[in-house]
Amino acid sequence: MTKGALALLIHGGTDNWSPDRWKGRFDAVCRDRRVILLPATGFEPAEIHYAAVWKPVPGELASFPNLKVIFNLGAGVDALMVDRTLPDAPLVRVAVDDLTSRMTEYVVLHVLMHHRQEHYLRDSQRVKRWAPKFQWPASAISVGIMGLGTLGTDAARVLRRIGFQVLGWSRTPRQVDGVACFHGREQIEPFLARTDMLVCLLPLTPDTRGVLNRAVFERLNRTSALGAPVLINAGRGGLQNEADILACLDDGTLGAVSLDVFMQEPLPPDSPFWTHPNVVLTPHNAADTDPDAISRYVAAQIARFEAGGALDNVVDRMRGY
Ligand code: NDP
Ligand code: OXD
Repeated sequence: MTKGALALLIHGGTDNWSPDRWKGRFDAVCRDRRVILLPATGFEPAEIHYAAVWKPVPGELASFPNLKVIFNLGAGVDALMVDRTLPDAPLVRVAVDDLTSRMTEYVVLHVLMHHRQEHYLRDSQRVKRWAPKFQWPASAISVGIMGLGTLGTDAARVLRRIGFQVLGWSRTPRQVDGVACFHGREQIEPFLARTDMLVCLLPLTPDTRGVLNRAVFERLNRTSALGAPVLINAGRGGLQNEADILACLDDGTLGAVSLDVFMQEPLPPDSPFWTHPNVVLTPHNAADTDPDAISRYVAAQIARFEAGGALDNVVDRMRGY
């Protein structure tokens, strides 16, 4: 019997996201299944049983009448959730060690960069200034992570091992060894009050949009060795109020920020974030998705699904993540 085909719909992404590279990887792991990189001709929409997608244009998936599973090629599904015509098939997101470790590298790098005063040290090197400042230990700093899911939990564990005090905030109660866990709107105040460095790894949903705003920044602890609170956002740009971030940097409510994600990507050349002295920015590459790891993950899920097994990491459409 012919196996249902897999359609690939890929828009945007980084250098690593060449659609041909994805097609090559999927051809290699789906050897007896037709893989169709869209746009294409010479196929029947009815033969598509699976779609592997990144930022498909709203409406694109609705043209496949026999779709059984939609695989998002990243962890965040916000781009799909806005498609009112999204077929009612299970939507699976990425949760694999490869992506998780990359995000933990990003979080640890940026937490350490602010903690170890790298800005000051690099400036000192540029002007040949031998003037070490007092360096406090990791145990003097508390890192509060918004989002204690796949990514937040891994980052929390590694930061804990380095010696930071770690707090986490989620929607529902969570338990992570050595991490002070808070949940829900009712516990956000005590979470923020004890946080020196705020790391955001939340999904973008109607509940979380704009959550990184002045009211939140003003509630962070201001008495730590850092001098002023630090924000690190690698979740989504829509989580942050960008005017508030800039104003809070300028009036000292925030000391510094690391941002991997923005309301508009690519970040426009005239954005003040490019040149602000207290902003460290990266082009949404905190945890790039690896086509090798993800194509294997998708192929394994399809094989299990066709054998009657359950899919992993299915998005709850009511929650939006
Ligand atoms: P998960 O779904 O595993 O975890 C999400 C976490 O956020 C959970 O702890 C969840 O709470 C919490 N959360 C969701 N809504 C709320 C809310 N309203 N209030 C409080 N907490 C909330 O996601 P991942 O950890 O895999 O990924 C998180 C996000 O990271 C992705 O959605 C994506 O946007 C972003 N990302 C960014 C990348 C980059 O390169 N910059 C790469 C990959 C992902 P609960 O535990 O109760 O469900
Ligand atoms: C993701 C991303 O969601 O790369 O995986 O942003």
